[in-house]
Amino acid sequence: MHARYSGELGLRAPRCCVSIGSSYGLLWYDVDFLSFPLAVTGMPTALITGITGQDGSYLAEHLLAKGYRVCGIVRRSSTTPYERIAHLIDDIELFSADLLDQTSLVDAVDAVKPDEIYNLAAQSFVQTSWTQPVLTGEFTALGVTRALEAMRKAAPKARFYQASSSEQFGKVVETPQSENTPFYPRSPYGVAKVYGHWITVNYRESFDLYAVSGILFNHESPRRGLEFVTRKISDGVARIKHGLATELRLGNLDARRDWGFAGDYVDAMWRMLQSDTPDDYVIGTGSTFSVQEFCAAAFGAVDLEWRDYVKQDERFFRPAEVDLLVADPTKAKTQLGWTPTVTFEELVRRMVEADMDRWAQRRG
Ligand code: NAP
Ligand code: G4F
Repeated sequence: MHARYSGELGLRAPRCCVSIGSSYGLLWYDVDFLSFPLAVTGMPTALITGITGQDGSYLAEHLLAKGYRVCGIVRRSSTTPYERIAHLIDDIELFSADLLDQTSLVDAVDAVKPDEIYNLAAQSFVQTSWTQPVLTGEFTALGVTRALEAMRKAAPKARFYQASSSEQFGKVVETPQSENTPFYPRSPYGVAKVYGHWITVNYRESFDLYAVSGILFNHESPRRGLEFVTRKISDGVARIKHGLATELRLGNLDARRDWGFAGDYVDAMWRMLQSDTPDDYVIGTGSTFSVQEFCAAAFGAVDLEWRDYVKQDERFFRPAEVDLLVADPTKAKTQLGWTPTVTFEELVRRMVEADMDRWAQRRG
């Protein structure tokens, strides 16, 4: 099976190939990298860094549904990390590049000639940013400059979206947090995201590029990585309910987050790039819940009492915590017409149900 090939007149000039495996089974794909741009005209072209991640997979679906030609950047790996986009593989084009490598980014942008660039790639796990602070800075901070440079050199008329984060607010100086709230990051990840945010603003002001930052609050889904607390809980609940585990070990249960559904948030990214004027937006639900409340809802979804299973474990506490995040999304609502569609309770239910099904299938 081949990814959709986009060469004109049947020309085929891949510079390299890779086989993609899927954890859904032994499905293998040959994907052409650095192929020619689509011959079809009139469709906008999007280039997504981080297309294999949670948000990248939802954004690819969202843009395909709108008729976009969707291209993604993937980094070289000896394993097969493409399970979130396995179902899209015939409809997207993948290009080999790395946030650490300037030349590969310029080549990818030059080959794709995108109308829109969504820079989602990052080392995105806050806990890891304390054990790999330099790498986090390289990926999550300087990677943004490399992506902007690639656009400036190879596609200066494109529109650029930067994945900024509510972690930038950190030890919050006001509640709720809006576009005007000062940043006070509390982790190497948060510090790196502040850099990524300001370099995006700086390139917009210095070079007259169309570049915007979306300051997104936590957004989750059944595709969330297993290390993040919401998915760790939904997966833990499913394993306990299926008799595969007896407890769930977590860190700080008092931290509060503004949790939304990832599918809603990629729509906000797209809306930002359709605006006549480039600007930065806060995206969140405006509601906040504690980790403990997430546990209660998740265990409750399968008629279990969370206190019987959750144990606190020092290993999952952080050197510096972000205690409370809650968005003021007024600007996005009024200027972009964006509103979240999935409630906290529905989000938790969907995540638990998906993990219950996944474990049921695995057990046969
Ligand atoms: P994710 O699931 O962790 O995905 C991260 C993506 O970045 C993966 O596709 C990963 O590729 C790619 N990547 C990492 N290092 C790379 C490199 N050196 N070169 C090329 N690609 C690289 O993250 P997510 O939840 O989808 O989040 C997307 C973006 O939004 C991130 O920048 C994150 O920091 C930011 N953000 C997320 C949230 C949230 O709640 N989800 C909120 C605010 C901001 P591999 O598959 O190869 O690892
Ligand atoms: O799920 P988390 O790891 O997400 P965190 O740190 O809020 O970061 C996520 O959201 C950011 C947006 O605000 C993104 F920029 C970032 O890329 C990422 O997507 O932790 C949430 C809370 C924290 O307060 C943490 O201390 O849950 C607490 N927690 C308690 N026990 C735990 C655990 N977190 C994890 N990952 N694992 C635990 O066992």
